[in-house]
Amino acid sequence: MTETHFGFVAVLGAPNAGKSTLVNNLVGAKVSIVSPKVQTTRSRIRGIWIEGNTQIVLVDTPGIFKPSRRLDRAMVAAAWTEAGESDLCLLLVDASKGLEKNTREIISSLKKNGQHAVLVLNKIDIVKKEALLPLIATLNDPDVFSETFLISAKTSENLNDLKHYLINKIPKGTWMFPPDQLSDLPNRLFCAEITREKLFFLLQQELPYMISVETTRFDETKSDIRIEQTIYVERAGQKAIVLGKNGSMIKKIGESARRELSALFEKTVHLFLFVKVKENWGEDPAQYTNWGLDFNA
Ligand SMILES: Nc1nc2c(ncn2[C@@H]2O[C@H](COP(=O)(O)OP(=O)(O)OP(=O)(O)O)[C@@H](O)[C@H]2O)c(=O)[nH]1
Ligand SMILES: [Mg+2]
Repeated sequence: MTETHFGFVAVLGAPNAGKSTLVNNLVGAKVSIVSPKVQTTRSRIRGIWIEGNTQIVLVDTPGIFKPSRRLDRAMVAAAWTEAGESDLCLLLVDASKGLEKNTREIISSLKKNGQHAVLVLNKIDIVKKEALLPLIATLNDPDVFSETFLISAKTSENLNDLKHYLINKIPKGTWMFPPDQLSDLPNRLFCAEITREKLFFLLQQELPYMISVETTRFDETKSDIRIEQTIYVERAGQKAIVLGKNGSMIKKIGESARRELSALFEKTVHLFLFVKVKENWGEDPAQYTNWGLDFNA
């Protein structure tokens, strides 16, 4: 038997840094949803990456920012918990944004906690190379960072160097997951995430933040999957927007989610969406338990 290696790598960073994009790229499959808007990821999502005899659990985390609502606090707390419990921690920075306040605050918190991390500047495909050096100089605090990498999670530029570094850092250990498992998210939660991603793309401005999706039924046969989901909004006006004129918006959302789910599961998917007003769903403890978030964070 060859020796196996196993470990956890947490991916931290400000909202929109590209954490979920990086995790999906390394896993080689979509395990976490991605959108151009900030605060897309709401809970920690584990993607499982295998390279030779090494299994690495990549922990995608919600972006870290100054939280205000209860849900925000729970999201940020989840990210920090994962950072403390992993073998290695990556701090992903959107290099095209320069030194963001959120990033600066994450670095001071890491320092305060005595926590080391690997600095990863992302999105170098859209940044002028001359701009990178001064950014590294300002960000790189030797008390916190052991290494610096410049990558593009989207185009995979320079990704091999980071991959080799991570693989070599992972200690010996028994794999925790079977070799064909890609993520630890149960199907019901994953399907809810796919629909939530479509809401992020199709709805304007703040509305996606007022919405939560729950899969209430997931029935799979050899060739088909029947999925029922409830989209929770906070007010009747929001429900009207999600439904759209003559139901045109909900139809678009359902079409787009169904198409992707069919492709991902390689089966015919029948998706039924219901929209319900649930004032203060963000104050409902059950929503948090469902997603593994701490209601009292
Ligand atoms: N050009 C470019 N865009 C990128 C890269 N990585 C991510 N993006 C884009 O940046 C946006 C945010 O990506 P996400 O992966 O959702 O970012 P995140 O850090 O997970 O964001 P939150 O979950 O909101 O904290 C998306 O539009 C991505 O397509 C990259 O290397 N280059
Ligand atoms: Mg994300």
